[in-house]
Amino acid sequence: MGSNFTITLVLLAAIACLSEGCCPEGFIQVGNRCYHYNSDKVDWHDAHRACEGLGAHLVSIHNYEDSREVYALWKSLVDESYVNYLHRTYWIGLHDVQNENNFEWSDGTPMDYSLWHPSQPNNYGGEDCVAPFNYGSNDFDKQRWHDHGCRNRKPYFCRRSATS
Ligand SMILES: [Ca+2]
Repeated sequence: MGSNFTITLVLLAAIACLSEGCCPEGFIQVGNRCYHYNSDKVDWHDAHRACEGLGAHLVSIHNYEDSREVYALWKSLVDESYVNYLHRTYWIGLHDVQNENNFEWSDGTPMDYSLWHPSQPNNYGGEDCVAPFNYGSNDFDKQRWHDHGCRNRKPYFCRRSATS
């Protein structure tokens, strides 16, 4: 029973890999996308470089489904009740490092959607890098974005396409 179950899982993974492409080791496959979560807290630029080193980019978010996908993954990987609220967050690829208040995605995709917290972005003290704050009473509010100082250290999510 146990080994049959394992064989079934391996076969299912192989079928998913054939139909939607495969993810490199260390990535989690969701459809044709590969996610890499790193709980090590680093500043935004180091997170950006780390993703590029893996052939990926910090995640970009273009609709609520994208946001929910990343957030659901994060919830499955992190024990929310265990971490301090300051650590219940992760870098995404959005920044206004080049030009203040001109937000861009580090993967070069268009800025065509936003999920800011109502009071954000406020550039408080010169904040140019973006992370969901994971603060609030419901899953929607917890996905809303805040601008943060790029030198703050946070876990991060990289994403790349699955390869066939
Ligand atoms: Ca800013």
